[in-house]
Formats: sequence, C-alpha cells, structure tokens
Amino acid sequence: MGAFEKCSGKTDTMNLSQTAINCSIIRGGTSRGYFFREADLPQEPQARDRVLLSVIGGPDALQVDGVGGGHPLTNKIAIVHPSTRQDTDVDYLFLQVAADSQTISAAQNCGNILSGVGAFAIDEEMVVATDGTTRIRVHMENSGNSCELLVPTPGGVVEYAGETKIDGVPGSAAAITCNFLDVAGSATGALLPTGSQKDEVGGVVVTCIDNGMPVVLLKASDFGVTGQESPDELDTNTELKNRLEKVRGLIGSKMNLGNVTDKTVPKMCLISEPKLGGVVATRTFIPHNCHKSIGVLGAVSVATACLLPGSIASDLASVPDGAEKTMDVEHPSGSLRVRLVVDAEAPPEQMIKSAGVVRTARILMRGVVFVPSEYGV
Ligand code: NQM
Repeated sequence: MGAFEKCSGKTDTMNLSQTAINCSIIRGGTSRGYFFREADLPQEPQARDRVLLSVIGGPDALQVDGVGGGHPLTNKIAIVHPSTRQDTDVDYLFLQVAADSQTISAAQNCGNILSGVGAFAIDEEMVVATDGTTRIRVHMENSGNSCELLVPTPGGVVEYAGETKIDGVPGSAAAITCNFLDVAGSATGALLPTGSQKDEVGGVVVTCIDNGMPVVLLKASDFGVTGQESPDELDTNTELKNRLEKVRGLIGSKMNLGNVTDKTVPKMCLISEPKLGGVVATRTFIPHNCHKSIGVLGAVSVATACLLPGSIASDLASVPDGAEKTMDVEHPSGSLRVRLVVDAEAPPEQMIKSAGVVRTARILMRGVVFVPSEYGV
C-alpha cells in the first residue's frame, strides 16, 4: 500500500473517507511509540502535526478516537529518514504528544524511543544489517546530537528475543546498546544552563543540568516527601505538584527555555538517598506526570549531576572511583544503569566524554493508521 492510499470502504462517503499512512508501533525501552518514515508524512511541520495529533487522538484522556496510549510514555512519535549527513546513517526526529491536550512538541529528545530507531531503520531498509551486530549512527534532530546504536542482528536480521531485563518492562529481550557522545547542553546550550551548580528558586535549592535532557534536581525532603513514594501516590499529591510547577515556571527561563508553561521540559526530578545500592534515588515528573521509571537521557543527566562537586546530587550520591563509572540511577521500578566515561581534569562542560545505556526494544505492530482525509494528506 502506498504512503497515502485512500481507503474507501463499502459504506464510505466523501465525509467518511480516510487516508492510510504506514506506521509501526515499537516499544523502545520503557516507552512505546508510533514510528513513521519521513516521506510518508506531510513535509510542512504544521500539516504534519495536525495529522499526527489525529493519529494519536484526544484531547480526551482516553484518546478514544485515536491510537494514543493515554500517558506521555505511550504517546511518543519517531520520524526517521536516511541521513543527509556524512557522519550518521539515519536522522531521527522525536515528537512528544501530551495525553490530555492537543499539543505536540519537538522540544526534547527521547532516549527510550531512540532505542527502537535501529530496528525500524533496518526493517524499513534505510540501513543494511550485518551478520552479528549492526552499528547505526543516529542524528538526533531535536538537539543536533548523535548516538551510536549497537543492534543485535544475527544472520542480518534484527533479533528481538534475548536475556536482557530492564526495570519497568516485563520479561526479557535482546540488548541494544546506546552510546551518546555529545549530548551536553542538548536543549539549553549548556551542561549547566543557569551557569551554576546550585540555584535558589521559590525558597528551595536546586541543580539545573542538561546532559541530553534539561532536568531540575530537587531534594525530596524539601517538598515534604521521602522520595520513595510510588508514582500514583505522588501524582495525587496536588500540593506537591503545584509547588513543583511553580518552581518549574520560575527556573525555566533561567535555563534558556523561555516560557515553559506548555513545554515538556525541564523535567522535575526529586532526589533522595539511594536504597537499592545505586547512586541516588529519583522520582521524575515529565513534567506533570510522575515517570513510572526514568527517561534514558534524564538518567544520564542525573548521573552527571552526581559527579559535579557543588550540585545538590553530589551531597547525596555515592559515586564510584575511576574514569569509567557505572552508576545505577534508582527509580520507582528499580534502576537504570548509566556508564559514564569521565575526564575529571576537564571543566564541567567537557567532563563527560561518553554516556552509555543498555535498552531493549520490540516491534509490536506494522501496518497503516487511518486519519480523516480532511487533514490533507
Ligand atoms: O530521557 C520520558 C522516556 C522519556 C524520555 C520523558 C527519555 C529520555 O522515558 O531520554 O527516554 O522524560 O519525557 O521515554
């Protein structure tokens, strides 16, 4: 079926006619997203976003007239095309759809969905898989950064089955390694977007950091919680959420993000002492719902903050010695392991040489989604 094939069933009329668009649904890490080839969508961003919002549905929380998952972690979109650059294989644009409003944002990266991009690129014949492991270099269009993916491809075919377990996903699957090389200042232009390791805002001391994801770290104890609560408990704590949103509004512009009221960044991360042998415990708001675990680049940013003398995380974190640090960032479903290669002599902005995480991904569906033809595809 072509990219925009008209679907006219027996009962179809002009008003009921729909357009079919190729789409794959892939779980990437602890998130699930709708993957498209760029060529299958309108090129003009506003027209494209109208189509995508129709695919996802809403603004009702159930998203009954769309295929959206009703939560930020299951309302994610990846648009992929062969790279026009010499140093990467594919370009990946990430779009986040808010579950309860008709808004769509390119303001952030998503490392979880990124872990599904390799399999999609191979399935869609944008990259030829080699026998063994296929290395795919991805240009992350949202921030201009790049990531190397190592995808298991025995016999030149993507292997989904495997023994790797990641906290927040049932069962096990094949490991995909994601190596980030240059993500400092992804959305804000600087690892320390306010120019400081600590800031005082709204009566609390915070650390603002962006090593792939703009995150505001806050001490859970400053907000009257332990930091060990479940996401559901925190999501129903209206006073906490109001306080977090107030701090977010005040600090957003100081992080070079402008007015963040309708933006998905910065994320708000409550930190506390680790309880599972990790470096620090986290509860992250993305930015309004509490994450069931933690985002990939969110965890890379938190781990980086733990290494920075003077940050509020460095007071709590127990950081391993050596230039290659394996750090487990604790979250509500367990922990996410981040491997940082560090040059301790370098200034903070250049201190992290690379960040690696292991994820798993699985294709769930390949087919077409339908949108009403009035959306103009
Ligand atoms: O931080 C959620 C997720 C994410 C983003 C969010 C992510 C990342 O878990 O790289 O993966 O923070 O919005 O998918």
